Amino acid sequence: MAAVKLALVISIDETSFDAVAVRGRWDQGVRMAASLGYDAVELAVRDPATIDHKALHSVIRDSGLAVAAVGTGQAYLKDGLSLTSDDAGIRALASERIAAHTHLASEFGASTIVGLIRGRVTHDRSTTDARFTEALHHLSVVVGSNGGQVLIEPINRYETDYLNTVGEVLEIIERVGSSSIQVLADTFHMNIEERSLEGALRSCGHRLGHVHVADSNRQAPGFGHLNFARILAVLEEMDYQGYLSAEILPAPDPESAARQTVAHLTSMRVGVNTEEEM
Ligand code: LER
Ligand code: MN
Repeated sequence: MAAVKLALVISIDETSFDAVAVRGRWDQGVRMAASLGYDAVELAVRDPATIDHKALHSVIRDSGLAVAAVGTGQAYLKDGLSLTSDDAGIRALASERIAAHTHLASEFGASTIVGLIRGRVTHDRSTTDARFTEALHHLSVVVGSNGGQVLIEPINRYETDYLNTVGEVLEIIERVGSSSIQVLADTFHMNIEERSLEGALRSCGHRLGHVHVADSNRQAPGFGHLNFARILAVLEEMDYQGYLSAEILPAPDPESAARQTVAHLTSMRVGVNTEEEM
């Protein structure tokens, strides 16, 4: 197995979102990720305007880590911003907020994640699609000017009714037609929604921009029943060059979960039978 690039999701603020091993005390989290052998961190940020940019740059620089991506979900969970809200004012605020996330991301050469902030199907699917594609057109122009990427994440049905599968996200990306938009594949969500986890990964092809790793129970890889040897073999076959970013429950505790992820994923070897589908 070629070397995998590992990232750890760290939330700058305390958050109610449970699958972030490290939240608050983000500077300690960044240093812990570096000491455990991670290559990068993924920063979950509610509002870039509230961040001490100088401190962030200094801690990241001292850690020697890259920033893989900037997450935006807390702008939905805490502030109620949605790119597909019925309220045009909220849609505009959501677009403005994500534009700020992309500026923060560009300072680190990172991608920007569109997860829960896509919203839900409030009336009918076609209205939601129209609102979302319009927001993505706008966003692709914003990131196009700074060379960044936008990552759209299929999320399981228990968290949203809009865009649960990789296929649905690929369709939206096709509609927008921008090379700045890619898929974020999350193994936890795919295990719930996809007929074949490996097939869904393969279907992304060059559109696969980022991968969230968590096991079937959203604990660290190896603490559930997903076959990460097969998942990594498929990514290798696809020549995936991006990060595997651990978005995991802090179980049994943040450091053990982060350590387990590195141990499990770096223990994978080539020679796994990738023919067999899950
Ligand atoms: C965010 O990356 C994610 O996976 C969602 O489950 C957020 O709730
Ligand atoms: Mn995720």
